[in-house]
Amino acid sequence: MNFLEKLKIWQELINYKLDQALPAAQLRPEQLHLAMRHSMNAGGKRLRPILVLAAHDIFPGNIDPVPAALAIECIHTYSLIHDDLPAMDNSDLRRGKPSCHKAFDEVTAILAGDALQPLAFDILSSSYSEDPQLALDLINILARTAGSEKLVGGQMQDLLSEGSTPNEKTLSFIHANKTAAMIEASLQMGFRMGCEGQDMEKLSLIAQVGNSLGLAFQAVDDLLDVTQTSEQLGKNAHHDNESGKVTWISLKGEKQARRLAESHSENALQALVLVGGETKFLRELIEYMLKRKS
Ligand code: GRG
Repeated sequence: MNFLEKLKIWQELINYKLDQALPAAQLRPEQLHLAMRHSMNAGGKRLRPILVLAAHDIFPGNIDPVPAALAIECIHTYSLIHDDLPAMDNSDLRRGKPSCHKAFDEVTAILAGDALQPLAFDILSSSYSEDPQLALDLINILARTAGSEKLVGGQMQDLLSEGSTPNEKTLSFIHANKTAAMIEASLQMGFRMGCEGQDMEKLSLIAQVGNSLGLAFQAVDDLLDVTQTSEQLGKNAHHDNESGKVTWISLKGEKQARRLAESHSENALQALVLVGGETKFLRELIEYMLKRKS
């Protein structure tokens, strides 16, 4: 099976399992469950779940990585729903569909995002209860990543910096926490499930891969914002400029941003070599993400 075939199979698996894991649409209150489903099923790339599966396969064990993959997608989707709200990024379009507060209303979108957070931890605690240490480790990685020092902190700093020109250090803080932390956590969670004993020390190496990959992902995201159309992206293009957001492009220009994406991607590939194990798919994924068009 080649890279693209495997990617498609995993995306379909995640979509199918997410559908099963979400509360049924007809459960009361229907509007809330419909809104959760609207955003979860709107067609994201499922990058973070796929990173969980790929990292698990480096040193595969007997543990099913799919629930952990679903959990991280719940947190990611909640963050997108809340990011799109008028009080934050005020975006009408997400994953090619009306954003949650446009399809429903603001209150429903806030609560749909709220509900996806405990769902992530419910999935982890119930799916890995036979190995309590594993369950705790996965919950710990995800909870810390989603909290005020990483995902939420990165978002807060991003919003605080709007309309001003943050220095490079602040921009790096935003990208490391708003974007790279979740990518790092995906790889750490997947790797934690596969590795045993001697491989545990490699957890910090896989975190380095995730950090570099996440920074590359953000630089590519900034480039796509200026080079692609809204139809191609499934979200509003040229949004960074219009909302006064500072990116590497506004700070250093398109050429430098492209160079930055390439060097972070290269760093990720180099750190991956040190991890060892079966990394072919992950390597191809890192290269694919650099060339992605949406
Ligand atoms: C509300 C706490 C909170 C955080 C929001 C996700 C986020 C933080 C902001 C979205 C804006 C943005 C450009 C973030 C950085 C890159 C990113 C996370 C892009 C979206 O991820 P993709 O491209 O999306 O993987 P899909 O829809 O494919 O899952």
